[in-house]
Amino acid sequence: MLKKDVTLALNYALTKGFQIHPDALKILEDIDSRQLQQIIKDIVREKTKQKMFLINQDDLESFLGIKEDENLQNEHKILFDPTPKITSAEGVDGFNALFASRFSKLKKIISIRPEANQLKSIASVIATKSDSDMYVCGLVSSRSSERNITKLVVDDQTGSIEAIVFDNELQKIANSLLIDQFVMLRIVVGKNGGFVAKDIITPDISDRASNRSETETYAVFLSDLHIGSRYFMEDELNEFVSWLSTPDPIARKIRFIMIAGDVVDGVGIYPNQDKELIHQTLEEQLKKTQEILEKIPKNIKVFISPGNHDPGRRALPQPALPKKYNSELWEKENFFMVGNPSMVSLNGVKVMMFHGQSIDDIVKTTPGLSYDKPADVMKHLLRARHLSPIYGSLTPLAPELEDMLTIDEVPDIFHVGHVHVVGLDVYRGVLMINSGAWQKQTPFQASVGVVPTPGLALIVNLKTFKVFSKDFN
Ligand code: D5M
Ligand code: FE
Ligand code: ZN
Repeated sequence: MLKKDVTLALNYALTKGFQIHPDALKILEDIDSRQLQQIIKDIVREKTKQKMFLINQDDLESFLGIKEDENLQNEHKILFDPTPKITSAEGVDGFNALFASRFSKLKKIISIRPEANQLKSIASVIATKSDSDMYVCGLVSSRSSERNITKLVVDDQTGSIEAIVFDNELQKIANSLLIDQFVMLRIVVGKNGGFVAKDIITPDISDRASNRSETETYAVFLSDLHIGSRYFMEDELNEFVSWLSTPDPIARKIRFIMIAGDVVDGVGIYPNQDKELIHQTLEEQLKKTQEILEKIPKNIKVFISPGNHDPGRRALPQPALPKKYNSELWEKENFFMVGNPSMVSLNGVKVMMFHGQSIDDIVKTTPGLSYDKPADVMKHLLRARHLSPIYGSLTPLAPELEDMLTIDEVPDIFHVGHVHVVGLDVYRGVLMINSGAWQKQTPFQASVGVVPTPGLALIVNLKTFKVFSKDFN
């Protein structure tokens, strides 16, 4: 069925004696309704002069300057989506399995290091206290600095070991470790019989050349729309969506839009949230989301993963937005709902999407990290090869049998949101993007000192990895 605005525009052309070729219709549907009437009037006037009374696709495309580049590749592949794998085992057993999975996956990653073949269990190292270098690995359960030393406690499945760090450079590395992250330590027995750390090795990622798109296809990175909130920047987001259909040469090359969570503001997410909501139910919020996003041209594929404000479940990994709140959004051919985290390949470029809930816990417990530099936090996640290491703090982790938050496969683009502050950096060949927000500063954010940078669309040329930022404020 045609939209009302399109029908009106068509009727105008028909009353002037024009015929409209069906292939022109799909273009008319993508034109912003505010511009549609005027465009049709202009075309009718031009073609009347030429005494040609058929309007076809070519006429519209050349009139709008949007003749599409047919050679632009727009292939996608969902490489990882937790949604079908989510089981949620329960209780202590479940968490034992989760941590065993984390340990074995990261041990496998670190085993490419030559030192790894000397790894011993913590229990056996404590029992033998050999004179030479010893290697252990495990999860950092605590780190503390006092006077001029740093103490690290590392656990594996056989026990727990405390190692003292004296060296200044090594103390810096020790203090940048995330709680519950996986490390390998080279240790020796100190003079007083305790263990001294001589080296700290993180799983990390190696320097790499990223996969690139063969064509200059562009992708847009968004997050934290917060639709439903009274602070949601509806006009600015609508401006962005209309811009996608303009003749702007960058807009004409966009074939993908990635949205990394907090699509809606949700219901009951924080105390007294209803007073800050314009739409009080998830159904209304997702209906509004659909109304805005469905104006995105059909030749752009949209990938949506959830955040802590979205429906589904709070604990990580999160399944895709449940269909029950708005099946229409789900059924759109160019829309793809995935979980958090997920990995999608765009013309061969691997994009890891993660909302970024863990950043709250990491900023709180890691010296030197802050909300205004989200890319620094993202770098730490890549080094730890884990998206949400800290257990038992603000970010709930589900007791899955498999830890789906380890970074098994290194992405070409690492896309995160949540902090509402735009951040960009490159770490060992990985383009890190924090995509900001489309919500003005909320009273809560003001109270905790979060200063957002909303209304910016970050656009990446998938062939050159050049990043553009377009301001819709
Ligand atoms: O998170 C929006 C921003 O607010 C993000 O920078 C994190 C910050 N935030 C969210 N919850 C907390 C708590 N509990 N303490 C400190 N800072 C927080 P959003 O997910 O959009 O609400
Ligand atoms: Fe958010
Ligand atoms: Zn969030």
